[in-house]
Amino acid sequence: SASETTGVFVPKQEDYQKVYNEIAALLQDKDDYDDGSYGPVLVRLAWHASGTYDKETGTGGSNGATMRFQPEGDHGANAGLVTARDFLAPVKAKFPWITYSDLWILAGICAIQEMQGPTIPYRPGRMDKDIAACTPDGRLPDASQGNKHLRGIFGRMGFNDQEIVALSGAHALGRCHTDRSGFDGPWTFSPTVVTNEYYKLLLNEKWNWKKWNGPKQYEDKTTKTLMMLPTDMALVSDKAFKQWVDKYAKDEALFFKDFAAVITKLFELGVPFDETTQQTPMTLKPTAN
Ligand code: CCH
Repeated sequence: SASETTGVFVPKQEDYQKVYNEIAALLQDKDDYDDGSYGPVLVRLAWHASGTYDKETGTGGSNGATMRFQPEGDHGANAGLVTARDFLAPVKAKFPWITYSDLWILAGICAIQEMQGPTIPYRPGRMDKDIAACTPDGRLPDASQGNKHLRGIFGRMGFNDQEIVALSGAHALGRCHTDRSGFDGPWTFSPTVVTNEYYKLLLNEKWNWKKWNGPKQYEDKTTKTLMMLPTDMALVSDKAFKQWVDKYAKDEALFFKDFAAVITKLFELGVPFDETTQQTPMTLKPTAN
């Protein structure tokens, strides 16, 4: 085999499972963060690594991990993601054979699965690129915008309306931080569990503009503790988007199935997998079951 003749370490599924288990154990141990978990910020790291993809030029995407470098790491949209990269530093030190770009996506998958989300198939094979591959600022969505902006940004990555709505369900997780995006608060009451609550709340709550000095965002009328961004509300004001919000609010199993498919597509945008050796996706086992 290649490893015997060249002496190069060729990781197998069991090796990726070890990395997965290490991240899962860290998630368990380091519970003094935000709502008790680094899971949401790990999902955001994987998304922002991937969401720079431009289908026309084939640039950006998770293959490269160029957010390690200053121009891209300092883009406004990436504020706070250094927290996620630092969280993973000891994992990279323990398993130096894994590329940063494969590690960030593996961590996103691990976080989703450990937060009781669907199983996400994993394919390694990403290579880290140097600073020259950093993408220009402005490729990630701007939360103050509406439906046209969403279709423009996600269309550039190659996503349709249904996929945009399915991806947005990730906002069941985590929160906004005033010192990162300027926005404030969580979208749901269970920000460390993958659910279809985001869609249910979009439809069933009454949302008012929050009265504050910060950027324009919505708050729920009932408790005033939850939030929606202008881009979130575009999913219910736009009829074509809303059809999918309705479907996912009614049927969590459908959301899980579509979310797994679309996040897999997102995480693999622009990744040139090796046809001969690493084509078969692997299922990494969650720790809970
Ligand atoms: Fe998001 N997101 N996101 N988002 N996001 C923020 C936080 C998270 C937008 C804006 C924001 C996706 C799509 C969009 C997560 C996953 C996804 C924040 C707060 C803003 C602003 C950042 C802060 O202050 O810390 C906009 C705009 C869009 C699209 O229109 C997609 C797609 C995904 C994943 C599939 C997750 C998770 C968080 C929580 C992070 C945390 O630290 O808790």
